[in-house]
Amino acid sequence: MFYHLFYPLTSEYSFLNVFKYITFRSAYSGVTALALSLTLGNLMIRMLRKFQIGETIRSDGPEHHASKSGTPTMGGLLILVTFLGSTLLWANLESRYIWVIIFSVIGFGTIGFRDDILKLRRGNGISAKEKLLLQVLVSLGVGIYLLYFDPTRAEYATRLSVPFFKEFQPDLGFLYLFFIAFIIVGTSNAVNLTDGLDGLAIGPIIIATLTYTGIVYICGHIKFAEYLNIQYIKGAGEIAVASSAVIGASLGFLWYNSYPAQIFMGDVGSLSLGGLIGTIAVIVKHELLLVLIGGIFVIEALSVIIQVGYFKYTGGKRFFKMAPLHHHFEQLGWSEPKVIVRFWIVAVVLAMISLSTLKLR
Ligand code: 57M
Repeated sequence: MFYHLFYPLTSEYSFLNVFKYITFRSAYSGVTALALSLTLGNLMIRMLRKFQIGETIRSDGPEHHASKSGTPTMGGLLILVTFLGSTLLWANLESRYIWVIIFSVIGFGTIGFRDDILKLRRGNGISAKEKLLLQVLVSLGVGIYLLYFDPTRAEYATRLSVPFFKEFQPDLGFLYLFFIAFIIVGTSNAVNLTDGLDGLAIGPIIIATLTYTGIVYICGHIKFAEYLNIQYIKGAGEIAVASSAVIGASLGFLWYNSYPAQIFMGDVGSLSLGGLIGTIAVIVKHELLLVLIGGIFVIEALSVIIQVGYFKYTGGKRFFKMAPLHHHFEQLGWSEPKVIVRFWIVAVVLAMISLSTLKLR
């Protein structure tokens, strides 16, 4: 909104020229979202308590989790509202990618919201099948737009960018649509699995979004993209304004979600933020790099796949003491804050390694 209000006045007031710059708007989009989520956080916690929107803790988890019973949940709403507010204020609303991201966040957020509400009302959320179907539908919506309705991508829409290999860009044709759905749905669910300790998911979400903010800026800048030999994506730079809002909103949430948490994000937060990271990765064609940038989510999801597979294969033996992996370390006796901070450290290291691949091609 500010862009549309102030930038046209540049001829009269030259200092308003700053509203043209993505870097300026990104910085203030992050600060605005942070200020909003810090301010509204307490109010939200009080309201969730008042309406008794609190977590029911499973009895088969690590023992100390019992004390978390009743912690207000659905704090993801705080992130979504502040992200949306700040993005609408600072982004260029003519950017199609801003709307693709908003569509994805609202789509996945609605699925998570419904799941959370049903869990509160009747104890169990939407069925795994229904959840998956709805997630696939939203991500196909994103994919169909990017592949068939965005004229600026026609040249490279179905080509897969492979880290380290500048020339090798296989054309996946319509199969790319399913690849997109796999990436977005997979990220959404992997973030959801990770969200099992205070601040455990939101830390790597901030780290991954920060990394992608750098990448979208580079991909959307013709000279930087050319220098690094990566696909130039016209208009992608504007995504930095939205991703900065995610970082600000998430930092504000972390203020309250850090150990010992005063609020959990719920599925409305985990599914939508995971969907958002997957969507950004797809728009800037850096999907394969998600394995590193979102490495913690991948490791957590793999630990569940290994646990379930091994259990079935051996007829009842467990590979980990408990899955997802964070529970395994808790069972080994690590304290909750230790597991959380160590996972964050791994997330930072993986993000740094992922950036090194940009020039190595
Ligand atoms: C959601 N939800 C947390 C909170 C959060 C297939 C199987 C591996 C699925 C998995 C599962 O259900 N995962 C998805 C995980 C829950 O957190 C709520 O859910 C929202 C996210 N969707 O925002 O609202 C609990 O996590 C703790 N928590 C915190 N701090 C936070 O900031 O402490 C969450 C956020 C909260 C709270 O205790 O109640 C969750 O873990 O349930 N299932 C599991 O993760 C279960 N694993 C399991 O069954 N493993 C088996 C097999 C099937 C792989 C095994 O190892 O043999 C574990 N979860 C729990 N107890 N709670 C194990 C037992």
